[in-house]
Amino acid sequence: MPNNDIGDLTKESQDEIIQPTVARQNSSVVPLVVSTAFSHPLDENLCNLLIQEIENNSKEFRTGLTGNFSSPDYFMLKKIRNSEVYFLPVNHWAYGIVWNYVKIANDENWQLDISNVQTIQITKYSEGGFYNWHHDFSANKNDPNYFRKLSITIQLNDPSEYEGGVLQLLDYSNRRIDCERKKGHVCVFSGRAPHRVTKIKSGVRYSLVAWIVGPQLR
Ligand SMILES: O=C(O)CCC(=O)C(=O)O
Ligand SMILES: [Fe+2]
Repeated sequence: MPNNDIGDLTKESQDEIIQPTVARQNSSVVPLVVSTAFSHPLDENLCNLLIQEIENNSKEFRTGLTGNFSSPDYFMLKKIRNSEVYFLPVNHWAYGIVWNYVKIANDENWQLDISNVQTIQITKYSEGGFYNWHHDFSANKNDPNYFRKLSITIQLNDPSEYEGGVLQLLDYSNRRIDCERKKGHVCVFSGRAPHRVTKIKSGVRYSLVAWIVGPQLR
């Protein structure tokens, strides 16, 4: 049996907090990068459009799930996440923007063979909402083109509208990376990196999340 034990998901991570890695200019060394943040946020009008659109479709929101639906510990896994999600239709304009960010980040940092944005999720975390430590990696043995390699998150609303709700990642040395809380902030990261969204103490946090797939690694 494969060992699916991913440890205690509720425990605090290391105290050491670092900033997202910035590639060193003029160096031939390729750094091992877990995540990369863009210095320019997504235009606030576009963020507002997305929020407005999803609020207009609020009846389409579903409880966000996690893990393998057929797994016996699925109900335990539900404790990992408390949020509502809405999936954008495949012809939505946001797919082009998401692909553009991912392409730039991938060319700079990973050069992975990626083929498309799997799906775009809009997430709503109300007071008490969170997403505990998890990874986004998933693959399908029967579909060689379904291999999640990268993830992207865009913070859609202003952090003054909520308390908490920090996106945190762990790097390969188990150091914590805290993403800046900023409207429109874009972070692209390895789908295998553990990450979480800390509890929303008050208010509502909206994010756009997408997963990028490509052929199996060889
Ligand atoms: O809301 C976020 O910023 C990240 C959410 C996340 O990690 C996920 O949905 O897989
Ligand atoms: Fe995630």
